[in-house]
Amino acid sequence: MLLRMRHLYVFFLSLVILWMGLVCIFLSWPNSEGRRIWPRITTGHTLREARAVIPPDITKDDGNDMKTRQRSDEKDVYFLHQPDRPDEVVSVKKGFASVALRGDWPPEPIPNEPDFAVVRSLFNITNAGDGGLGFGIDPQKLPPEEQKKYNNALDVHAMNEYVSNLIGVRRRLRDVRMEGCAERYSSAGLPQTSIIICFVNEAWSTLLRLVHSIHDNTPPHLVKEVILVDDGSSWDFLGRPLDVYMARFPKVRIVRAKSGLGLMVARMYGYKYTTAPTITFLDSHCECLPGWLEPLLMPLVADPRVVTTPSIDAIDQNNYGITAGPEVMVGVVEFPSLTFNWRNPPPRERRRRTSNIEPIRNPAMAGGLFSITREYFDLLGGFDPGMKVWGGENIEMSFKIWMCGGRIETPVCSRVGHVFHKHASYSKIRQGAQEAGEANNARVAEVWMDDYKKYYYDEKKNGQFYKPGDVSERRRLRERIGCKPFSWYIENVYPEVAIPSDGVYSGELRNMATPNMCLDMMTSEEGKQPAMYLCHGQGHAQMFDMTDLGEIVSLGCCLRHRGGNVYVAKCTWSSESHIWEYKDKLISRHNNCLTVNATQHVVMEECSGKKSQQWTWNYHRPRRKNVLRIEEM
Ligand code: LR7
Ligand code: MN
Repeated sequence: MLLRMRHLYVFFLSLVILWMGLVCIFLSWPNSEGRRIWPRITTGHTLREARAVIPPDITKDDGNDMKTRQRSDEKDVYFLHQPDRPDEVVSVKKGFASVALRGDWPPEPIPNEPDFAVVRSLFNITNAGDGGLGFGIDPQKLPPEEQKKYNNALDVHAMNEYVSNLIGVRRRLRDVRMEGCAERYSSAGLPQTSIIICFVNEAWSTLLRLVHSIHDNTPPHLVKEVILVDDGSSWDFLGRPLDVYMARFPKVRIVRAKSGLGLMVARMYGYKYTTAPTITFLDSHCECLPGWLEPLLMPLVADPRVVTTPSIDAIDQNNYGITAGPEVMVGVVEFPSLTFNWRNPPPRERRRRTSNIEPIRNPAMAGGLFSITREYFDLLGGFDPGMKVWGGENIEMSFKIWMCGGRIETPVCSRVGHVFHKHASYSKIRQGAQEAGEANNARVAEVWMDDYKKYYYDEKKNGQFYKPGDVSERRRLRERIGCKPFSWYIENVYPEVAIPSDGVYSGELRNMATPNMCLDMMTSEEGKQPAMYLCHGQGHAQMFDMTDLGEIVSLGCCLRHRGGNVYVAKCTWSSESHIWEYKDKLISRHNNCLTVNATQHVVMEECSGKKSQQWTWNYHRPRRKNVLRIEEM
């Protein structure tokens, strides 16, 4: 009896084990093409490993409700994006996501799509661009028909879209983060983000590669949704084909503006569809590198007024290689143009940072790529709805982020690639972008710059050509939030700034030995030499400012001393050879003085105090606080 019980027990136990075994075998059974097609996806890393299969959904942590979509044995597929990697071709099934099929696609979905058979017969294009490396072909070797496409692609997109298509829309990207980054940031405890990407006539390959890079290099649980805002594109393939393609990413939502809204209004339009506590903006031709998002979100937890921008790596417009910037730069705004620029960190900032993976603070941001809390974005009134097309919004954001209690930080561990175009591909359907940019800047000056706005309205612009329009609403906004004056921004955020005619010393530089002659920068061409010229009283190249840091600036360039010579140089803040002292009429550095020599050339000579070493400026103001000179570091 006991024996029979034991037999029964063993029998049932083996049944259970057998059943479990069968389930396991079933789950891991290869499909008809001999490979598993649905990986378990839990983290960003396993997502990366999963690239050799059909791109899974951006959202699904397990593929449970996706079972019906996994089957890729449908024959009705459209090889749109990866003809070279059949294992990555995504099938578009009849009736799938209620979008139509092949017949409905435009006859040539991607303009200038290469004839892959032809190209493959001439070049090895397997794994082109893999890892983020550049990829090039010699167009001379292409047959005329293909050459035509190659050249046309360059024209249309202001980048080499033909090559971009050879690379395909999904590629692995190397982890280029500095040592210590992976340990410093994790995704635990971070808030979700909504990603907003505005585009107008973006190339198919670059737009898709961006979305794939987000998918592949982001922990899924951090992304609430990706909002693609089509700002009135005119190209067919950005319509239904894009819908079809994006249908595989349940978190991606495409919203379309009926007509071109311009970047700022389009971003606010996309913003309406977001639901996460943080918002992340990206340009439509970026690629997000491994570990890009965590460092952007982490600082927002500690302080909801911090706005983060990634380190921006250049994606080459010809071969799509991603090059990590050589050094970490800071974003600044240039006066009087109010344009954005990159510079080496000022001495002050270099001293503040304790390690090279420490976030770096920027007086201004480039504008396209940043994360911000919904709370602070709302408080700041988002983007100015009175701004049009392109430009200026980055400066407005930068000023108000700082002036209203926040700061702009680049957690340098976050890296995002960006294609720097030759010219904007949408310039054909966006007339007046240049004028719009200037009018946008005028709005910034009117609302945020107090008395400093006079430096923007130089005599050429005079406020007449670029009308800011009605800014009363934005001024009220500033008052309501109670933001600090612009002078606070200059004193505390950007004391190293060089504002023309606002230097510690400023005006014409006259030499005592040649009283009618003025120092003249002559040109802003690097490496050229300044000279003495008859004083003309018109400013411009004879207008010199000594900045708080000790640079001597004219035409936006710095005077550089090197050996016995003096040159025109791009200002950097970090170069000892741009720093000068002005004392007792002598302009010197380490006992060498700016001198007019016997042949009327401007040179460096040992200081003796002779007349030809004595200079006068017209104007003097006290030095700003908070400026740290190079030797004070
Ligand atoms: O009317 C428009 N509607 C749009 O949706 C005009 C443009 N756009 C889109 C466009 O498709 C693109 O995705 O807006 C995005 C930005 O336009 P770009 O790529 O032509 O701008 P940019 O990269 O030359 O310029 C920088 O400055 C702009 C000023 O308005 C914006 O802030 C961009 O986002 C910004 N880009 C970056 O910060 C990326 C890093 C570049 C640097 C430095
Ligand atoms: Mn851009």
